[in-house]
Amino acid sequence: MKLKQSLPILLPALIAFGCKDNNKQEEKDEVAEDSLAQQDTIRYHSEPLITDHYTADPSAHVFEDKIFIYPSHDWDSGKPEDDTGNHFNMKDYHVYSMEDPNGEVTDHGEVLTVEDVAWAERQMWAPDAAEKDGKYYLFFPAKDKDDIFRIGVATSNNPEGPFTPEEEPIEGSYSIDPAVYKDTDGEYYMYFGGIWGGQLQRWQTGEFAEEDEYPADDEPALRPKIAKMSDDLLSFAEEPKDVEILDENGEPITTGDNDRRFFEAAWVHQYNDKYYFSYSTGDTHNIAYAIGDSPYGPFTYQGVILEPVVGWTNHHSIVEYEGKWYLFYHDSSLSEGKTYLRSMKMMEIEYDEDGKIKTMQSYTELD
Ligand code: FUB
Repeated sequence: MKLKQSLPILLPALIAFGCKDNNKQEEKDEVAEDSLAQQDTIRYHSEPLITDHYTADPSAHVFEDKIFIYPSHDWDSGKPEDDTGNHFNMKDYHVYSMEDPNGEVTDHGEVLTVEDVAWAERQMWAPDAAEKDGKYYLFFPAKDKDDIFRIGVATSNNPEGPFTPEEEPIEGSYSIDPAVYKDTDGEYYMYFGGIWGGQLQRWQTGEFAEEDEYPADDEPALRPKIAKMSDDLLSFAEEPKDVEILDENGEPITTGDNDRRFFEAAWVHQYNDKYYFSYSTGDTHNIAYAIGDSPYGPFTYQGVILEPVVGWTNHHSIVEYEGKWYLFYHDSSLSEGKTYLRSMKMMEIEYDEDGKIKTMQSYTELD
């Protein structure tokens, strides 16, 4: 059921997802106070796609001529907010579909739970799905028994599930936010990774480090990863490689470039024979994008697709349906700002004649 929201509603504070140190938390508290002080009403540009559950990180695909959405399933587990994102304590997935972009949203129910997955302990974060030869694959990150994020896969004969998980996570997988892209030649690639709570910073040596480590501010930022998938889509066909994001001078984006460096939420789509790599900038809350000529990159930074939403995280997917392009994203409007209780939404994307994506805002401030 779609929400018919009465507008305007109060703008909630931006609430921190996680912070590495007290200074960062103080900065975020200031942002929250400022946002409350400066804006007390806003108009949202789209409504939650469903209102009877909280949903986030929507990965949208067209399967069987319908739009299928594979989101995270937010709930209030009572876990206090902390630096590692423990409050995002999701325990299952639902699948949704729409016959057309303005149509009703069908909830296909619970399709996989953490109890179903032998290796997983908690925190079922942003998933993605793929289809190959009539079989459907749900890729999902979760923490294992050692509190290390791994990426699992579960299969079904139907896009709406339910999905049967593999016994073990994908060998050699780590961190979060898998996004599986099917290239025009029929090869499949998984992009993944996320810093801070997503643990990518722990894997710089190839082994899981006990402490967080980041490159210096003037050094290249931590890169998201890509791995070609095996024919059965159940394993990596190669060692994960770095995805390079370059600035306008062909130099890697640096750690200190918080407005543009990769944080989490990788997604790839193709438009006019170019590969568009889009991602969240995390603590600067944008969905940004970069363009390249190969699924492996390098990708050159282009700009912002979606400016900060209400809530701390920003996570999206992009899909073409009947000649139009749509951005699926989430915000915390329905929960009035609770960062771990988000709602998936969608908006149409526009490209200019050079293939640049018009920057979008998810809300307008009212006087
Ligand atoms: O939903 C949990 C995490 O929050 C996702 O994996 C991140 O991308 C962020 O949206």
